[in-house]
Amino acid sequence: MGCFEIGALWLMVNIISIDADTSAGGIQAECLGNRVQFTLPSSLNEGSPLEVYAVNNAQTFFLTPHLAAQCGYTQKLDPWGNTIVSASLKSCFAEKQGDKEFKVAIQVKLYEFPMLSAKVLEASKSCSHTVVSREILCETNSMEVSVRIAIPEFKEAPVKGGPTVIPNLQLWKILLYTPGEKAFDRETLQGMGYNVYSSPTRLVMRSPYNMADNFVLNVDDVDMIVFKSVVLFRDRWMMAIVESTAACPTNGASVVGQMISWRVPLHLTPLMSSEVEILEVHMGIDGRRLTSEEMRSLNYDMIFTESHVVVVIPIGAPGGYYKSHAVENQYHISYKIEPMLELLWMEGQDKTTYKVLFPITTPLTPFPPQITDNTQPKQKVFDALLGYFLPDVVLLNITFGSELLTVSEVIIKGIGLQEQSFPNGTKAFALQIPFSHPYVQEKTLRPDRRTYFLPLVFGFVILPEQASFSHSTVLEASLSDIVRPTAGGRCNEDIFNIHVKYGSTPRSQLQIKLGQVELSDEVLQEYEHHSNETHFIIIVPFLAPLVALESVQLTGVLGRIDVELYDTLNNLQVKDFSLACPFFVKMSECFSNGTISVVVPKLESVPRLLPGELSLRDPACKPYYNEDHFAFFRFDVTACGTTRTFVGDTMKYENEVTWKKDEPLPQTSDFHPESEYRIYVSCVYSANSTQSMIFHAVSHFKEPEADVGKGELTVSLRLSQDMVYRLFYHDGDYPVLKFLKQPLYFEVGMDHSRDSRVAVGLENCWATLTKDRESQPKWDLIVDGCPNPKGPEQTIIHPVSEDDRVDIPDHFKRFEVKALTLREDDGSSESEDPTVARRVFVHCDVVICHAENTADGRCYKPCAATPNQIGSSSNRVRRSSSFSEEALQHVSIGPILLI
Ligand SMILES: *C1O[C@H](CO)[C@@H](O)[C@H](O)[C@H]1NC(C)=O
Ligand SMILES: *[C@@H]1O[C@H](CO)[C@@H](O)[C@H](O)[C@H]1NC(C)=O
Ligand SMILES: *[C@@H]1O[C@H](CO)[C@@H](O)[C@H](O)[C@H]1NC(C)=O
Ligand SMILES: *[C@@H]1O[C@H](CO)[C@@H](O)[C@H](O)[C@H]1NC(C)=O
Ligand SMILES: *[C@@H]1O[C@H](CO)[C@@H](O)[C@H](O)[C@H]1NC(C)=O
Repeated sequence: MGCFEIGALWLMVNIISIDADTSAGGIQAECLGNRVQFTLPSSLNEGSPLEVYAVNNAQTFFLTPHLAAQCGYTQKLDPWGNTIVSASLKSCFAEKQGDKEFKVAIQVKLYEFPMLSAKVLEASKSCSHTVVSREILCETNSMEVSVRIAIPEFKEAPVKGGPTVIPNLQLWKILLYTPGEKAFDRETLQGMGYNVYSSPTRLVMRSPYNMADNFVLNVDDVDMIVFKSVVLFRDRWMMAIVESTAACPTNGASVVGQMISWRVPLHLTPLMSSEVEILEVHMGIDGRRLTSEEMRSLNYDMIFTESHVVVVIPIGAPGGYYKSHAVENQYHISYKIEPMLELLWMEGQDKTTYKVLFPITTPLTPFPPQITDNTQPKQKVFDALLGYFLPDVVLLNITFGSELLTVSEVIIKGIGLQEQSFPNGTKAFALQIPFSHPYVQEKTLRPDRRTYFLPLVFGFVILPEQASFSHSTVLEASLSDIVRPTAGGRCNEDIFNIHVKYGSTPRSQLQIKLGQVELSDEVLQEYEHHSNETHFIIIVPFLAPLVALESVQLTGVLGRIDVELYDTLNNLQVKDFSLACPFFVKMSECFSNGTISVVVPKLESVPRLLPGELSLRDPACKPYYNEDHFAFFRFDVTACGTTRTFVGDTMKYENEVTWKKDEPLPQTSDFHPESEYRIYVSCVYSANSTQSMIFHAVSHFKEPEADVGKGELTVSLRLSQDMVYRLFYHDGDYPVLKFLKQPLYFEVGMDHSRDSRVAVGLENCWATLTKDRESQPKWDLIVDGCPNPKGPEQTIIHPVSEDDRVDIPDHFKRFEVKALTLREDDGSSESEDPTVARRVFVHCDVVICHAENTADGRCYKPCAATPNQIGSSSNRVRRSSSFSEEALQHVSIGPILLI
């Protein structure tokens, strides 16, 4: 044994010597047949390095893997980090007393950071073991055979009467079969890595598995490594020959479905002759023999065939354990178990025990982690569980989007992260992160749903080998938590008041457009506006460039503002509406000193108009002042081509604003600026009052028509709720629901005038299906101030008399429509479903005339009793020619739903 060197120098701090049989100090020892096993609980070293030494006679020998395999020791870590050291009872440094008592001692040095000091533990174990003729042990790193040297005792002395002679046999030569025969002496063989030990009664031969001089033999489809030798002992003229062979399987395990089966040949030909009687077969785990009850309870099985004993173990059974692996960044697992098979057979008078310890690892199988998403979107927190992992997996870091955080940083940042363990030994990682966290991204795929998502990469490491792998996933949740922006507006005197409520769309993400103009900071400087976290309000004067003016009337203008809200992040129009309001502001003024001023705005219908190019009748009279969207004229009644007419006891001054292009346009152009824009301005002066009038025409006719208003005398059309004209429907009541057969009572009246000299006259009234008074089809109700001659029974004109509401009966006209039968006049149009409610609008042309001036019959026109008597067409021509400068007021009402 002198060939073993003593371990290198080391620092010894203290030695805790353990009498192993009392198992003190934490190292446990156990006799397992012909082996002894020491267990160092992981709590002893907590993962820091340790060194294991064999002890013999106060000498210690550092067990390198090489020395361990040569001398019959093994060392391994179990999945819980415990260090397991086992030794054959015939290991090099065991103390043997006879062939019955064996004592194995080890010493363990536990290094502590910073490796300068070591704690030393010692343990020893004595085991009794009754050896049989031959014992073969297939360890995980070596194969060992121990045979009895059966040298017959000399019962008789060679010389009669002399003492009994026991020959002093010395090991002389070893023949190794590789399989060819080679002769070695013991020292050479030990130098090669084998171990040869002999006592007067036993020979122990040991070979690590990877020795070149062993050979492989296939026995019933199982490869066996064979270590075969013949050892020659000699004492002068005497020689004893001992044959020793060990044969250990190197394969035979396979996985079928969820079962591991491990086949061991029963006819171990290198070790057995044909007349063998197998006495016992046992199986065990981790070197520990199991009873048949234990086997049953663990679902292990042993099956005997003609040629083999087959050990069957379900994958995942207790006794083995799973191990993690990283293969190309993917998580894999395998199952490891170390079964043991023991055979005892009889050959003649000799018994052989055969013990195989056979670690099996199943092929690596992918075990992809799964995300269990427990997120309840309403809670606005991602709650996910990533599992399942074996205990040897450690989460190192998580990458949120593009930011990598170590686990401790994750926890410092307040993100919920817990490791959860399950009874089956797996674990999982639970992560909670609120939607509001900056790492969580969001998008709106549907206008009413918001989707939150969080790309994650989990970085793992497998212990103890430090193999790393990662798992990527994206958490996603959708929530209908969108409150869409809303907007509205109203008009006050001369402003639009537009308000926007952001809802859940941040202001920065909301683009507000007024009349095609985006409200940039620059634009906002021009307007009064207010905002807080939730609301935005802007005040736009009616004559601002953002406002589209639809028409100009004497009483004011009809302005419209188009409002559009746009979600820039999601490229989504969220709101689009137009607010149109009449603004009752004086556009012109007639001063008593003879000055007339007028503001003429650019109209939406004449987008090309350049207000600076407008002029009065005298083209030299250009605007006094102008901007891009309006012009302001100030002129004297005696200048700029103003004409004067006498009407009764009043004087009426008139002029008009037109657009005469300075440069004539090409002949081919059909663009006639003059006919596109024409605004009549007039002032009526009486003895003690003035009244201004403004007429506007947007038409291609020279004659002014359409959208003409008159004076401050506003007229409205109303629908009465009753037949006595007491209660009326108001603007907010529309659409009004009426039965088809129900009579409708209409009234046209001047609203604010107290001037008894004026009267209201009805010219034409008709019904249409749309708001557009010009639309077709139309049904005439009153034509030229009289019931429609084509259906005179349908409309009745009622006289108006004074009551508490009506001061001046001339200011009102009333008519009843008995039943609005909406038959198509030509009868050819689509036949309407009579059950469908129809929306109708009623329109009237109203004339305001002087009450005294009855000569031409404008205010008080007699109506024919029968339709055929009136030449209505001639009437109409006359009226329009003689009152061409008079204005018709247009009034409309609706919708009225007829069912
Ligand atoms: C002047 O106006 C007042 C009230 O508007 C009216 O009573 C009076 O008759 C008017 N005078 C003349 C001469 O028209
Ligand atoms: C372990 O237990 C968890 C929780 O009961 C279960 O979801 C998981 O599938 C189990 N894993 C294995 C490998 O059995
Ligand atoms: C994050 O984890 C991965 C996977 O284990 C590892 O490769 C990487 O080095 C880790 N990064 C940092 C900065 O810790
Ligand atoms: C924001 O302004 C709106 C409209 O002026 C108002 O109703 C609301 O209460 C204001 N909100 C806050 C938080 O001040
Ligand atoms: C007429 O009166 C108005 C208002 O007082 C004034 O602005 C204007 O300059 C006057 N015109 C003349 C010619 O005096």
